[in-house]
Amino acid sequence: PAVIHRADYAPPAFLIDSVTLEFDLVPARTIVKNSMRMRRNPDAARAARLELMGEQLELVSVAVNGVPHAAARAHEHGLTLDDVPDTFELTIVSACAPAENTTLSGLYVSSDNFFTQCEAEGFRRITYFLDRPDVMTTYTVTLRADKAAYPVLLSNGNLIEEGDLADGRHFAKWEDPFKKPSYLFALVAGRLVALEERIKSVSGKEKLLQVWVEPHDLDKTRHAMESLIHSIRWDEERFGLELDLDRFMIVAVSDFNMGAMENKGLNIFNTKYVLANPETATDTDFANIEAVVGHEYFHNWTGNRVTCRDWFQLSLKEGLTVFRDQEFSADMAGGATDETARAVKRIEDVRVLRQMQFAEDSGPMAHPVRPESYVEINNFYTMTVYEKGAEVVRMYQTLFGRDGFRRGMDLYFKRHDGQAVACDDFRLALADANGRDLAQFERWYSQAGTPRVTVETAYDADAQRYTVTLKQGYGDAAPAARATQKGPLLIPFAIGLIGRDGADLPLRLEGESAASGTTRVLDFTETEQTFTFVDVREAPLPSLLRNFSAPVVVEYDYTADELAFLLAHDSDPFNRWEAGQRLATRELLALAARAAENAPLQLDDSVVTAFARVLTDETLSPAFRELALMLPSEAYLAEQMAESNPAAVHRARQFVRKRLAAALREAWLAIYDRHRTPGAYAPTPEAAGHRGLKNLALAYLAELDDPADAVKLATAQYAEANNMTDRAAALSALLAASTSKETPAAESALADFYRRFEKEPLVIDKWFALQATQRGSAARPIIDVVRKLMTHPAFNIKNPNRARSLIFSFCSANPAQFHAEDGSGYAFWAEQVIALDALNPQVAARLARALELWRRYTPVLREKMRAALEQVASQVKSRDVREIVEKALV
Ligand code: HT7
Ligand code: ZN
Repeated sequence: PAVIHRADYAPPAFLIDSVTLEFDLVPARTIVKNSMRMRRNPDAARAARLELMGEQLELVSVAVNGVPHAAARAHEHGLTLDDVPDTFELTIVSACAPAENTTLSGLYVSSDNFFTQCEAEGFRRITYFLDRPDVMTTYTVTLRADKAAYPVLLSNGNLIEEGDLADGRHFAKWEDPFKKPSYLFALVAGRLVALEERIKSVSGKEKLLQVWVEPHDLDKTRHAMESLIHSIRWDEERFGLELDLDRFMIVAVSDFNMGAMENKGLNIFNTKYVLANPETATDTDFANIEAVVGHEYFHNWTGNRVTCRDWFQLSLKEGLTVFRDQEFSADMAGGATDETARAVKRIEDVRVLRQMQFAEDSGPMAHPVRPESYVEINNFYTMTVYEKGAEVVRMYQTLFGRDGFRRGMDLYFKRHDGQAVACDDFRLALADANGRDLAQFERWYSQAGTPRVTVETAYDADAQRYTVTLKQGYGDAAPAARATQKGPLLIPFAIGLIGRDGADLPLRLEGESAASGTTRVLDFTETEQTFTFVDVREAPLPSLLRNFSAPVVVEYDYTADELAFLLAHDSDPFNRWEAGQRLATRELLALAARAAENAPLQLDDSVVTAFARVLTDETLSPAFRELALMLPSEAYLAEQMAESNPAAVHRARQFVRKRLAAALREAWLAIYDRHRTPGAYAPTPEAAGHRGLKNLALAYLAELDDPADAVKLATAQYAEANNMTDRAAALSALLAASTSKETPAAESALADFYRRFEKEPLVIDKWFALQATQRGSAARPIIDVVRKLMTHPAFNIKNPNRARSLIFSFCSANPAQFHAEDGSGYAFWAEQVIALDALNPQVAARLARALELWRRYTPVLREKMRAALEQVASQVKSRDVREIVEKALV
């Protein structure tokens, strides 16, 4: 397949000054009339012909300045027009088939309603166009459809006219005053209802806010609306950015490839990130809705007002907007000052980064935050572009502080509002606003791989000097990453020094006149660099990379006692958590190595003692304790092994969970009791923290060889729950307990859960996911459960949420079962990738990635994975899946 290179970027040969679209919406065959005022781009080389992109379209007619154009050729990738004048009106009529569109890209039908998804290159499936983000224009859109079947007709911007037509049809005309690229176009038509609010923005202008859903879901829209209002207020306050439209709409759709889409003024959301009430949504769902509503709203400035020049610059909008949604969630949870609440959010984000992005960076899909090439852009909506991209943005804030970051943002908008720009433009705005040369920082955008920072320290008691030597490199990077690595990075390395009493020491670097602060951000720019602290009155313990100030791995030889000390005393809450994780990871990896050799397992007491201390430390918030008491995931641990061995990791981790359950049984029971949250449900971070810790206690109790306590508590909790968090946690505990000891309670709760929520697709997704991720045994492999569930009447592979809840959950979130030695998981994976490839290549390609790290596994698994990959490579057709499996097999 053709490879697209960043270096080949050239400006468009033609520009579109305005576009008028008319839709006659019919599921089987929708007619689109597209009239564009076009002219040659004075800043581009003169082109012999006009090339418009188009896919899966039926061309009906083409006219230039109202005259049928003979020199127009439709082909597989678009429409070529020879002999066009310098300025002209181009009118194209074409047809598409929304009801047959299972790709969910372009115009499609879901639950009998029409929706669009145009990012990244879906607009070309609606009409012939210059479907590239640097072609921005204004849109006027008329929708015509049967009034009874599609009473609501929505598009971007403002509704300027509506009315009835002959034959029971009606129309609506929308005008978007802002220029936008085609990927931000949207339309929705169908039987929908809205929750509405009117608010005044900071400058006093009235705004209409709407959350559109199917009628039976109206009672689940309040939280999304509140999240939207909070997002609007937050962007006004933190960044001085105001909503620029009179009307802002969110629409929920149950068939959607991703989380949500920031179309100008008409955001389209996966129902999963809109619908919530206490009975159907968990605390995590409520938090995710707030984050995703925020994310899409924040795109209105970072992405829409200032957009990307080309898709290589995707992180310009995505990294920045993820950073903004992370800060929004942290502010909503803890304001600017509650450090522990902010740290909880930071820890959750870093866990995701380390588990998923670091893994991506170590395999065949490793790419820089700003990729150099791609085959299919949809494969580059990645952890690297999003999450590492957000870390790169965060580093500007770490370097310049909140005020310096804001100055940079202000300058960015002053310079580039209304433009399509590149990551370099953002970096230069930050540099210029803060008077700093950030040339070296560019490497964060162009180098792939996870940097490793090795730390050595020395204390000279006589001179009261403490030296910290930092070395940076990439270790044993994957070939895809190695090719991009050119030199050292500018790493903002936050550090503190802790005294014997557990308090931070004042910090004075050599050459400074006085001590200042207890956390310093070192500008680490060389391959090796030594920093000397003076006036250090005692041998300190270093607290390294506080608040995870850069997306790197830190290597330092802490003793177990030192880690326990940091876990108990570090003033940086992130590093307290980090110390516990290091302690646990080290122990778990040692146990996994023994498990791999079938050697007996024994847990070091230091881990139990450290965990016991956290468990009973009432000065720590419940949410923080929950995170600190969670063991690193099996996927993360397997990643850390020289040869990933999921079975050994599972045995080791289960062994530790059981030991912690048994050794701290009384404490878990006490915690369970103390953190019950009686009364009405509220999804506040505080209440969620109590529920989270209580349910963690229940999960540990379910690990006991005799899980009778857990079964009793979980059965009661399941029956009495007034919210989904508690009900799902109880069901999960019952499933876990039934692995040690067959319990009828698990089966009957599962059946009850299905009956209760049969009409709630998002809850049935949970029902599938809980079963796909449950622990299995030799007598009951989960692949059998999953295969049986594939035949359940509620399963539908065409619905991405359902496919994710069963297939992806098994292949990506149940490593011990998926990586069964007999290869049954891989055979299943291959079947499903092939099946999905024919329906929805974007979703198929996501699933295909479950095997990309195959080379890192033990030889037996490796060979079976290779065979499965080869089978898929020989059968799939889409560019999306081919790119993934071919890169994996190289
Ligand atoms: N910007 C949006 C990306 C997106 C997307 C990309 C490819 C295919 C389907 C998609 N749906 C949404 C979402 C976001 O990052 O905000
Ligand atoms: Zn985004």
